[in-house]
Amino acid sequence: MKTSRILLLFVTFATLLGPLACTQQTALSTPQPGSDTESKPKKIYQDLIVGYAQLGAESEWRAANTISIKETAEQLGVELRFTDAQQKQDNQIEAVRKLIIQKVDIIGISPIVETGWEDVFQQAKDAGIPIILVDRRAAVPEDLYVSYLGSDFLEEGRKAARAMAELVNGKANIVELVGTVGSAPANDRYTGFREILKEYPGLIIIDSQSGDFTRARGKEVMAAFLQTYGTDITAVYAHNDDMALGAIQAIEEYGLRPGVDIKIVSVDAARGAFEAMIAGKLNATIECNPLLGPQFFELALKVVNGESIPKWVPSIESIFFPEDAIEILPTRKY
Ligand code: GYE
Repeated sequence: MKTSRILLLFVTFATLLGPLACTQQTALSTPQPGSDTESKPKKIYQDLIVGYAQLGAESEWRAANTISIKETAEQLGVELRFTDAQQKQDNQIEAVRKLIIQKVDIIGISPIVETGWEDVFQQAKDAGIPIILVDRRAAVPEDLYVSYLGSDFLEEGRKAARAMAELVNGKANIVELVGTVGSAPANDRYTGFREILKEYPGLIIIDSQSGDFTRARGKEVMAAFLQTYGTDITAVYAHNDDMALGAIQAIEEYGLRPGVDIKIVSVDAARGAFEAMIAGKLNATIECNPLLGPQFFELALKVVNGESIPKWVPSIESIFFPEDAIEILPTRKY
């Protein structure tokens, strides 16, 4: 039993990021000269109309994230205008435009990819509607959003590489299942993993392809990798659990043992990953917390009331291994 390997990074994380988060206070919500924001009565949750532009329903993570947003709105009595872009940026942009026309108080969005948001975010700003980025970042100037609430994806990539190095004793031929091309988590999990790999010359990435964060694509891409490289593959790094679960099926259909012949590390720590670890088919999962509803609405209310909030509110996350999975699974909320 290696309970000590559950790396509870709360203290380190808070120490490293606390000052950063606290010093980057946004000025966007500060009352402008001549505005009457200060004298207005404070709003409460029941007064809020919140628009939310979700990106899709591609994974277990996303399902838990959507439930968290919807349930929290209901509990707090917030009026939520929720949209699902079905993994298409055009739909998501259109959804934001409609929310602007509806004059919602504030908009939350998980941008499907990092680029292409400046025009529509500028439109929101011109209409006086603040934007909170939830889960995924967008590559826009900082004055176009009030805050980013979400994970440190670079650090998740680094953690995955360290876990992988330990599992394979520093020697492996890795295939990588990349998330949605151009998305913040795919970009950073890719980069963070490679940062650490520089310290391990025996860890070689022999191929890297996108499985779009879905189980079906993860399975297809893994099957193609196996056709090309066969038993040369000794490890899989999947940017999320769903793609790892798809890869597990492909490996079994190919006649190899996932978790044994081919070691697998993924990201999210969703229930399916714990079940796979208990079955001995997945070797580690890096936590990425989707339960962002409570923090999101708390931030939204503060922004609407003109309070300053940090420019980045990072989530607190761990790493989990098979030896602890049975004990931890019943405590998982997603
Ligand atoms: O890891 C993946 C989902 O943006 C952090 O998106 C999120 C990612 C998550 O599809 O499962």
